[in-house]
Amino acid sequence: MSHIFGANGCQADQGVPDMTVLSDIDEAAVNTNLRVRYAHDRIYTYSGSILVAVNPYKTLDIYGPASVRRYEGKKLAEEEPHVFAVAESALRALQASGKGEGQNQSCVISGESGAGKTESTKFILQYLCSVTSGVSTWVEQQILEANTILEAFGNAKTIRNNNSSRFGKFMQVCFDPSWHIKGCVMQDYLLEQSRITFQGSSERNYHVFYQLVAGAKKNKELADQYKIDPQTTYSYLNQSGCSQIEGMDDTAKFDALRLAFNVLHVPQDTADGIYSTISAILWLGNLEVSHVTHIPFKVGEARENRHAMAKTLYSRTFAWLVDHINKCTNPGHDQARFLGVLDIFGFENFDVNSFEQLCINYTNEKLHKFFNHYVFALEQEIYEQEGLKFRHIEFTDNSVCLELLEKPPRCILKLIAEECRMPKGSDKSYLMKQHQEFDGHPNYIKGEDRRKWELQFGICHYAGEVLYSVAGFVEKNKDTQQDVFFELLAQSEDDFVGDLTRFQDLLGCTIARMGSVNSTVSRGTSKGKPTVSDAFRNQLQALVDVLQASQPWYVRCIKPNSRKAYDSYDDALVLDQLRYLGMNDIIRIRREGFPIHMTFPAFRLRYFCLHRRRYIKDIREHVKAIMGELRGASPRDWQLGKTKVFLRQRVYEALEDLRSSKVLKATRAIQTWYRCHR
Ligand code: AD9
Ligand code: MG
Repeated sequence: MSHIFGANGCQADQGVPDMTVLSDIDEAAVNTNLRVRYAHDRIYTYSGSILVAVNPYKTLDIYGPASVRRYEGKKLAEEEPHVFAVAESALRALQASGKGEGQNQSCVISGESGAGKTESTKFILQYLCSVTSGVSTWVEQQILEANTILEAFGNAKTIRNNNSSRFGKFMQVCFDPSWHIKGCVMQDYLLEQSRITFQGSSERNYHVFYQLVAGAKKNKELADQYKIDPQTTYSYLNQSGCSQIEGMDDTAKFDALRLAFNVLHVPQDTADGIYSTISAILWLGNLEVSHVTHIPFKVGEARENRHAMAKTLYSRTFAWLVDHINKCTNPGHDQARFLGVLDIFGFENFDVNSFEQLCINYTNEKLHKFFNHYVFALEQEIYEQEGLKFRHIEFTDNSVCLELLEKPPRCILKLIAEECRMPKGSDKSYLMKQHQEFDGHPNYIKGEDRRKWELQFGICHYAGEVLYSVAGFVEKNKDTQQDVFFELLAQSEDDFVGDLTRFQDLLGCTIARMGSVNSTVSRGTSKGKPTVSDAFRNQLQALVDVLQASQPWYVRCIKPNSRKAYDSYDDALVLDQLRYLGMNDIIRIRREGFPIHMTFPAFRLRYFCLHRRRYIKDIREHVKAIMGELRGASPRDWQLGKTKVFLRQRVYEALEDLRSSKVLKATRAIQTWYRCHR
C-alpha cells in the first residue's frame, strides 16, 4: 500500500493518476477524476496500488512494444498508470522471491460483464511473455494461443458484451529459476450450459459453432467431412435472431482456431473428433421427437434429454480442452514460482436470477472478503507492526452473508445439496425449509409478498439485494442427467467421444499450489456424487487458499456505458460499479487511515530542502525536525512508525506544496543570478 509519487503528479485539467492524492476524497470526486481522465484517453488510474481501468471501447495505441519497454523495470507510479505497470510490479515482486524475500503473486481482475477483465488478462499475459524473454518461446506461444481456443469454446455474444466469457478462469504462469516462463496451469469455473440449447434475443451460442459453420461454408470438403449445413438450418443457432457480430469474421476466426489447435498439439484426428462433436450437438438440437410407444419417455422428457445430451457433450468437450491445454503447458512438478491471473465473473443482478447467479454472487462474496482482508486487515496490521496509535477502521464486513451461504452445518448451499439427495426433493420444499431456517437472518429476504414465498428468496449481498427465483435450482445442482449419458457416450465408436468419458475420473480442480503444481482437489466431501454447489465450493476454497498464500494485485475494471460505445461516460452507471467494487470502503480507509507510507530515508531525501537547519545524524530526529517546519499540522495527521513515516493526505499535500514553493524560489534565484552574471 505504500506509494512513491513519481514525476506524473497532479494535473488538475487531466485528473490525477493516483486518487489517494485527492483531498476531500469521496465517490463523486473519484467519479469526476475517472471521467476527466477518460475524456483524455487516460483509462487507467490508481487508488494506491489498486488499478482502476475504464473500458475505452476503442483501440488505444498504448499496448505495443514501445509501451512494454516504457514500463519494463519501472516502479508502479513512475509512469502513467497502466495494466503493464501492475504486471511489471507483480513480476518484480515475484523475482524478489528468488532472493528469499518475496512470494507468488496473483492479479485479481474484477468488474461486471463487458468491463474489460478478459482484455486486461490478455494484456498481462502479453506483457509477461514480452519481458521474460527476447524472442517468443514455444511455451509462451502456447499460452497465448490457449486463449484463442478458450475464447472460441467459452465465449459468446451477450447483450452486455460481444465477446463475453461464459466461464471463469485462473491462469498461473509458472517460471523457472532464471525467470523464463516455464509453463502455465489453468483452472476453469462454471461454464454456462444453458446457452448451448437456448440463447436470449440478440445473443449468440458459443463462438465455435458459428466459426465451424462459416469455415464449412467456405470449404465444401469440411462441410462433407463434418456433415455441416448452413447456419440457418440449426435450431441451436437460429432462435435468437442474431448470427453475426459486427467486426468479427467467423471464417478468419475458424482459421485461427485451427492454427491454435496445431500450436497446442491437438492431433488432426482429435481435432476432427472435436469438430464432429460440435456438429453432432447442432444436429441433436434439430432432432424431432414424436410419441412412439417403445420409448419409455414422455415427449417433454425426451426433448429435455436431447438438450441435456447436447450440454453434456459440450461441457465435456470444454473440460477436455482445458485438460489438454494443461497437459501441454504443464511446467512439471518442481517448485515453480507462479504469477496467477484471475478473470472471473463479476456480481450479477438481473430481472430474473437463477442458480447460476447464486454461484456467481457467492464467488464475489468470497473474493470480496479476501479483498477486505488484504486492504483493511493487512493495512491495520502494518500500523500495529510499526507501533502506530490508531482507531480501528470499520469496513463493510461481508462475513455474515458469506456464512449464510457457505458455513456448515446450516447454510444455503447445504440446504440445496440436501434437497438434491432427497428422493422426492423439489424446488418448493427446499425453499420452504430455507425460509424456515433463515427467516429473520439479517442477510436473508423472505419477502413481503406471500404469493411469492413459494417462488423466490433474496439475499442482501455486499453489493446490494438480489432476488433469486428457485425454479430449476434442485435439477441444476444435481446435474444427474450426465451419468445416464456417460454410459451411452462410452459406447461411441468415435475415439474422441470415448475419450470424453474416460478422462472423467481425472476431473477435479487443477490448481498450482505453492511449490506443488497440478494438485488435484477433491470434488466433494459428502457421501455419494457431489452436487454442483459442493464441487464449486471446494474449487472456490482452493482458489482462495492459493490467493491467500500469494501477494494480490487488484485490477478493478469499469464499464463506462451500456452501449459498448467509445467516448461515452455514464456517471450513474460508473457510480454503481464503484460501489460494487468496494471503492467506497477503500476511499474511507484512505481518509481515516494513513495512506502515505514513506521510509525515513525516502522522506528525508524528498523533503530535506524544507529544513532550514543543519543535517541531523539521527534520521528519526531529522524527520521530526522536518515535520516541525510544517506549521499547523495536527499531530493526529502524521505518525512515526519504527521504520516509516505515516501521513494523512492533507499533511502530504502541505509538504508537497511547501516543497514546490521552495523549489520555485530556488529556481528563480538561480535564474536571477544567471541573468546578473551573464
Ligand atoms: V465478461 O464478464 O467476460 O462478459 P469482460 O471480460 O469484463 O466481460 P472484455 O474484456 O471481454 O470484458 O471486454 C469487452 C470488450 O470491450 C472487448 O471485446 C473490447 O472490445 C473492449 N475492451 C475492453 N478493454 C479494452 C481495452 N483496454 N482497449 C480496447 C477494450 N478495448
Ligand atoms: Mg471476459
